[in-house]
Amino acid sequence: MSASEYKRQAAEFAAEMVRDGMVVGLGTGSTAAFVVDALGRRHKDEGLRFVAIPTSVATEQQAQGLGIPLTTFADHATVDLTIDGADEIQRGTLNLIKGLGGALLREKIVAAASSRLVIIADDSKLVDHLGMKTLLPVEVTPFGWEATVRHLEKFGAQASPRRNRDGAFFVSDGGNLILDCKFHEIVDAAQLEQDIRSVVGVVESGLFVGMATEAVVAGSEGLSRLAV
Ligand code: ABF
Repeated sequence: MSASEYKRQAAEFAAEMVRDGMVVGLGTGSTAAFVVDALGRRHKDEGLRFVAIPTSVATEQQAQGLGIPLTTFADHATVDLTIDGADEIQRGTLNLIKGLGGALLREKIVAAASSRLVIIADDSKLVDHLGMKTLLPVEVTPFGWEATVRHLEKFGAQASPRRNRDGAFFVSDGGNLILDCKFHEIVDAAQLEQDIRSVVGVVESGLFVGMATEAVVAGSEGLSRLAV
């Protein structure tokens, strides 16, 4: 089975966790898109009643197209359940790297307001140490990004601004730049998150420490539910 099929399996399993009356956070990326599809179907076919807060413009458009009722933090202080993807999931801790899709700020705002954050993925996303396979995205203000890079270098990062295919800077939904940071090894994710946040010009990092409550991971050995 392909990675895409594993993503779909994990997503459809997690979509069944949504119950009538919930406020649901909708993640971003190809795995989360399967959840949005499944919830659109449940809304239409089963009459499942819920309202959703999307974590990106892309997800918002997908949800709108499926007739999923949307809401905002103006009307809800907390989200009952958020289902989102990740780029890396650390075994044991469920600490995460997120944001290669460029939506890390909105994803983190929604995650921080959520009672439950369920991460869905194919098993290629599981790692022993964060940073083993992917770069760490850090969202920064466009003004002075070169200075922000120099500060981040003090914490061992090799950082470069993400660019689109045409060479222009990638701009996030929040109007910021993304620095993709290579770290030799992320040993203490909590400390690194604090260090990165202490840098002026940093809006948010893609390290999600202690936020995920559960992960649903699908692979050749079947579907696993991982808890912290
Ligand atoms: C979002 O989508 C991001 O945080 C993460 O970068 C990405 C995962 O992508 P995919 O589900 O397409 O593998 O959840």
